[in-house]
Amino acid sequence: MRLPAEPFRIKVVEPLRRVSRAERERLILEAGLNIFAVPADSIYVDLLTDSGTSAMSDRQWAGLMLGDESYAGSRNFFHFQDTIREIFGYRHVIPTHQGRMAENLLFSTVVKPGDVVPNNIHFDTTRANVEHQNAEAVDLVIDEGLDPATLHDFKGNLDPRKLGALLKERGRDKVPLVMITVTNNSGGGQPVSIANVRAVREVCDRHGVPLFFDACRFAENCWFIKQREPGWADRSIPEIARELFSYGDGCTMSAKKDGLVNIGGFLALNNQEWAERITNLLILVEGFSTYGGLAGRDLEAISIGLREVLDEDYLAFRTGQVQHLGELLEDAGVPIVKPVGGHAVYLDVRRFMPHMPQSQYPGQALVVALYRDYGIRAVEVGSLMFGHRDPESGEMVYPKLELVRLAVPRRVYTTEHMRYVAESVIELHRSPERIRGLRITHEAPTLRHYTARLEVLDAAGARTALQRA
Ligand code: P61
Repeated sequence: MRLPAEPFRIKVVEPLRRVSRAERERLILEAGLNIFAVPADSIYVDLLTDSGTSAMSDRQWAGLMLGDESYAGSRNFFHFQDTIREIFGYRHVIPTHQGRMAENLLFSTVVKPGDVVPNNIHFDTTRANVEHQNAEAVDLVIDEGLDPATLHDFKGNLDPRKLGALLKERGRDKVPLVMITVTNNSGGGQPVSIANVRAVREVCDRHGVPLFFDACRFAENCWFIKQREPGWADRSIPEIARELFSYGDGCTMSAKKDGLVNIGGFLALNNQEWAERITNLLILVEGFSTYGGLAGRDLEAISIGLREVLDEDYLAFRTGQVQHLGELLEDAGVPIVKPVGGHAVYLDVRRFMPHMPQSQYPGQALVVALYRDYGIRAVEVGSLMFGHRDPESGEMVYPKLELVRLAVPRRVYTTEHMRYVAESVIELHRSPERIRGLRITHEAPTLRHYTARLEVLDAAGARTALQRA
């Protein structure tokens, strides 16, 4: 596939500072080998996340000037509400400052202790918010979705048979809702098909359970449907989105992804009683119902971004750029999750570094090396993010997938930046044995990857090992 050229030109530039390797080595050691704790301006290409890192368009910046900062009834809220109703089709629209607040409001309203929430794969904040209600978050992605090497057009699909079995076993009363994440971030940014959503909906209907979407990357998901699912090639992205969301009862969304903004989110749903209870809670913890923790100008930028993201030239470039990075790596024999997802390339760490067990946090070790040697920031999605102690046996449980994610911000980096990243990863892949295992010296009880501190396993050799590499 030839990468389509950027469907935009650059009007404002943000200089990048080049920092020496010695300086980065000092900074990452000071950060306790945690990439979240290094100063961002010491990074050359920042692929930590595609969340909140998009470049806004000239129209979005102009939209900020049209912010109506009235406490209640801001006109920007009505633009926001109209846009979301039009694209997603849900009646009640509740703004939040970002996605996890939408999750928190929804789960604290409808999930009880002892409940079960199924999802294809819960993202970490979603899982944490379910567990915060003393409920269980269960991942039911199809088996192919857990094998990094299997090719499948819709590896994000939720397995309807697994869902049926779970609903039968636990009973409707214990399952307040089913969720589907589009695209499936924790499984590699893989899409979900319309056919699968229909099948899941049928199972939900049989048991009388509502279906919600985690809609963070819905436009990228719809683009893959258009490219890959029979019968959808000639339909527009808005038509596909309407069809997709018509099978659900609502969605949570972090607008920091496919909303093309730096902050914002929302919850949209049809159930009036739930919407009222959630709005009451919103007013208690976020803000009034027409701003929900955002300024009027933010709501305007989201309304514009949600329409821009549906543009097919944009989506072809966006997914093409990510695909291009994946192809450069794959052509050089670097093991990646296939097919390449919508927003990120995921390195398959088990095959990248077969010498290192999960107990030594190989993904995090690779992240540290990428920053120290090349000034690239990636994020671990593996044993540091998801590893935990089994409450009964006390044994450590590690996730099936050990990945490092190279998430590409939207409209921010050029294809030359992608080439630099590919060349760096390829160089590192030539001698993975120089990367040393790690151990945790400090961790928080939840979402530990944000604040954990680590050291190189062989404490005596730690500094020398880092310096030698
Ligand atoms: C990301 F390292 N994602 O992928 P909020 N659902 C889904 C997400 O991808 C998601 C949220 C809900 C991020 C940001 C991030 O430990 C981390 O607006 C499918 O961030 O609250 C966010 O949306 C939550 C990165 C979040 C992390 C937590 O990079």
